[in-house]
Order: sequence, then structure tokens, then C-alpha cells
Amino acid sequence: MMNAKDYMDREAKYGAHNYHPLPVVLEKGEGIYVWDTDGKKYFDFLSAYSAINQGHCHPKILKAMSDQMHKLTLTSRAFYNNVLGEWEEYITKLFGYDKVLPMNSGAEADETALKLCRRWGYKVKNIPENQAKIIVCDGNFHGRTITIISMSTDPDSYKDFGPFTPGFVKIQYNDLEALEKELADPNVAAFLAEPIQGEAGVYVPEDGYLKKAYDLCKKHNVLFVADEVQTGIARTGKMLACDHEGVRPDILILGKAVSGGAMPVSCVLADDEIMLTIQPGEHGSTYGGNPIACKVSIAALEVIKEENLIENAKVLGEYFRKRLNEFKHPMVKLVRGKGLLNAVVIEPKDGKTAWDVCLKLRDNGLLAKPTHDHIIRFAPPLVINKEEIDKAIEIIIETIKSF
Ligand code: IF1
Repeated sequence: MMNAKDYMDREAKYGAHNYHPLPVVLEKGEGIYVWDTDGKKYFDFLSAYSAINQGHCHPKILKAMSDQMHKLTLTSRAFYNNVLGEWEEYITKLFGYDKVLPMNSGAEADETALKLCRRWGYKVKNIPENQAKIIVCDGNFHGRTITIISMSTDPDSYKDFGPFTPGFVKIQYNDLEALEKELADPNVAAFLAEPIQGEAGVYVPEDGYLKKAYDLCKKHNVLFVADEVQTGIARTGKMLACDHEGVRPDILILGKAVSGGAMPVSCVLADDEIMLTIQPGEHGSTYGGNPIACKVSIAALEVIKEENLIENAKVLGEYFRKRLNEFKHPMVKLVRGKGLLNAVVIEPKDGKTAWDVCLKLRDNGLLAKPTHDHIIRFAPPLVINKEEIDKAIEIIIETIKSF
């Protein structure tokens, strides 16, 4: 019979050391809860970084997956199949775009968006070949590929992975003057940003920033590209974080909860002028848009509507921030977020840091993980109810009080 340490030691021996997980070994998930190998139950307050908005092992999503997997799992795009078009029609109508390009991971969707921006830049904006520039923000996180870390300002993401992909201009997030200055360059094809910076510690820009940034981009014939991989799919109390300001991105990037944690599905949505700059044979992916992915994604998106998760995220997110803001403690420096994407900035006390708080939260039955040392992200599945979030808030408050 293996104990928790055996599981962790086995991973350390045979697995790459590219993560430093919280020491807990999970083996079951259902709704907002996960259980470890000793049968202990926890609130999941990370939701796999917002991939599990619909809750663990949602029956409707699992049924969609199992029904399809016994018929046809993968054709590749060398042939048509009867499912891809159904998903393409569903998701383009749901988000209001002409077309969708399916991929698997969020990083692949971001890479696809970058290629579309450059293509549009050359084919439509007539930027000289290989001169296209894309503006990105300090503190961004868009994935782990070489080109994506070429946009990063976090040494943990890019150090000793060079040489880097050229063509990126970095500006301060939430700084419209800096954006307007860089937009003056006629070779700029696009501005790529997260509507709320997740990894940076749930950095919510000032009200109106997204709309003003969008308007500045339109004034300079530059594409506004929103990476909603983490903020999308109801997480912030709207279907998309851009919806809080009525901004319709020229290119929309989705991942994570677009398949509800069952399997990797990501995609890019855009209108024909942009999407058709890529012609047959110029981009693709073996698993992109596979039949299981399509059926799982339709189910995952239907759950959002059927279970009213957008409204739930809005109401319970406001409640969560209100309760934590009322709670005064020297370690709680700041509470910020939107919908059920929230973070608490922890002030270390007597040498105790956010990591120590997360270890204690684990002992008290709630799983969360620090980002950037002092920030704890709290992001439960959006299916959580008032009674459950009250219990979770109690655990968070009692745990921090114990320091
Ligand atoms: C890790 C962070 C979160 C993302 C946004 C694209 C991607 C992500 C806005 C790429 C992925 C994940 C990756 C995972 C941890 C997690 C994360 F801490 F890394 F930054 F959520 F904030 N755009 N974020 O947040 O999607 O290729 O992973 O499917 O790499 O440690 P992916």
C-alpha cells in the first residue's frame, strides 16, 4: 500500500522537476471537491488554474466524452468528420465570430493567434515582410513555448532559453499612454493582452482600460487580441472578461474551461478578414478539433448556460471579496479580483509566507497555491454555492488567524 510520500518520491525519481507542487496527492474529484490518497476531502480553490470551471468530473461532460470515444476518437484533419462542423458552428455562434481554428493547449492557441496577427499584418495591413511587430504587456503569461516566452518579462519563464523570437514590443500593463506611443509605429500588427493578468497575481486593470486600449488599436488599424484562456468561460462573472467593458476582440483566444478540464481543447476565434489569411496547409495540429474534443467542448459550454455559472461567479465572487475585505489581519495586505478569480496578497509574518499559509489551508481542507511568492489565488469551480463558499471562507479566515 503506497503512502503519500511514496507517490511524491516516485514522481521525483521518474518525472521531470519542472514543478514544485503543494505536497498533497489527489486521486478523486467531484464538483468543487477533491480527495487525496488517504481519503481526505478538500475544497479545490485552484480549479486547475481555471480549467475546471464546471466542477470536477461533471456528468454531462463525461457522458459526452464516453459516448463519442466509442464511435470515433480521431480522424486528423486529412479527412472530414461529422462532429467538427457541429462544434465550429456552435462555438462561432456562441461567441459571435465568423470562424474558429481548433488547437489543444492554450499555448498553441496563443501561437496560432500570433501567426494570424503576422499574416493579417502582411496580407491586409501591408506591413513589409518580416517587419511585423506585436505589442505585449509586462507581467504577461501566455504559455511556455519559445516564442511565447520571448514575450515574457518574467526571468523564471525565459532565462537561459534564448535566443528569442524577435518582433515583440513590451509595455507596462494598464498604461494607455505607453500603448498609444507604440501604436504610432506603422509596422505594429497587433496588441495582445490578458483582460486580467492571472499569473501576475490577478492584476485587474482600471475600469475602461480594455475599451480605451481597443479604441486606440482601431484608430491605428491594429488588431486587439484578448487571451481569455484563464479569464474566459464565465470565470470573471461574464462569459468573457472583455464583456465587462463591451469589447469584442478582433482575435479571441480560449482554452482551459472551454473543455471543462476533461481534455485539452483550445481555439482561436476571428472574422474572415483575419482567419482566411491562413490557407490550406499553412497551419494545423494532429489532435486539433478531434471528435472527442468537440463533443466535450459543446457539453462544457452548455453546462455554463444550463447551470447559470456566469451569474453565480459574479454574485459569489463579490461576496467572497466582501467577506475577505472585512477580515482584518496583518498578513492580508490586499484582496483583488473579478467574479470567482480572486487573489489575496500576503504580507509575510514572523518568516511565514504564502506558501506556509497554503500548507496550513491544505491541513484545514482547502487547496490553493501561491503565485509569485506572496500572492494566493483563490479560484474555486464556478458551481460552488453560498453554503459551500461560506465554509471555505471560514477555513481561509481561521487558517490565517492561526498565524
Ligand atoms: C503552467 C501560470 C496560470 C494562461 C493564459 C495561456 C496559457 C495559460 C492566460 C497557456 C496557462 C497555466 C499554465 C500552467 C499554470 C497556469 C498559469 F501560472 F502558468 F501562469 F493559470 F496563471 N494564456 N496558464 O494562464 O495555456 O498551454 O498551459 O494550456 O505552465 O505552470 P496552456
